[in-house]
Amino acid sequence: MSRSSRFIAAMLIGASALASAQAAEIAVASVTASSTFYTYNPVNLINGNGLSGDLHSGNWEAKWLLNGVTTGNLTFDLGSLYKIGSTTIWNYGPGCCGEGRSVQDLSISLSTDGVNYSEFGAFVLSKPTTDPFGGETLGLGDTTARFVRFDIKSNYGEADYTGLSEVKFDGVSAVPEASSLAYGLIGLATAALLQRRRNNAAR
Ligand SMILES: [Ca+2]
Repeated sequence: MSRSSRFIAAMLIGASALASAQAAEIAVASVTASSTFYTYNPVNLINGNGLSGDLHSGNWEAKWLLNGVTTGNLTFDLGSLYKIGSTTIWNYGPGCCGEGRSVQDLSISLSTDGVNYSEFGAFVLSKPTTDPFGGETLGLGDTTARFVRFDIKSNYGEADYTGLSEVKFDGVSAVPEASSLAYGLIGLATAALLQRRRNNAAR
């Protein structure tokens, strides 16, 4: 390999290691709800409970419900900062006890510190009418955040309860990994060294 091609190879290794992160499903650290009915625990939203591939069974034991109210909020903690590309939401669906429990109007806010939130946008979710049912993906603009809050503003007509079945997030870590950072810097340093040798040889 010639010196110049070694230089280019080292540059490419350095640059690609610095920009290698691929969007993937984010493992949600925890979720809290403004209220919860009975055993319809919000952890059912983040543990894959009820999902088979991309479909949710509709089983009530795999869902979350507000407690005797139709509006409220959920706060998801992703554990660290991510550039969040999208969220996929499986609404409540028709199984136990009626499709009117599905969320209709939803506002999503994002925060880096869990204290100061900025509203990202307002969305209208669709209402699944058969079991099993798929999720709905909403873009979140690669916004850097650790906390995501869902403010549930209305449902599809049920008087006492509103709920969801599962929620996922996709994105890229916004915290540089020590190893990829080190590889990137080694690659760039090697390129700089090769360039210097080439300059010296040319003298
Ligand atoms: Ca679930």
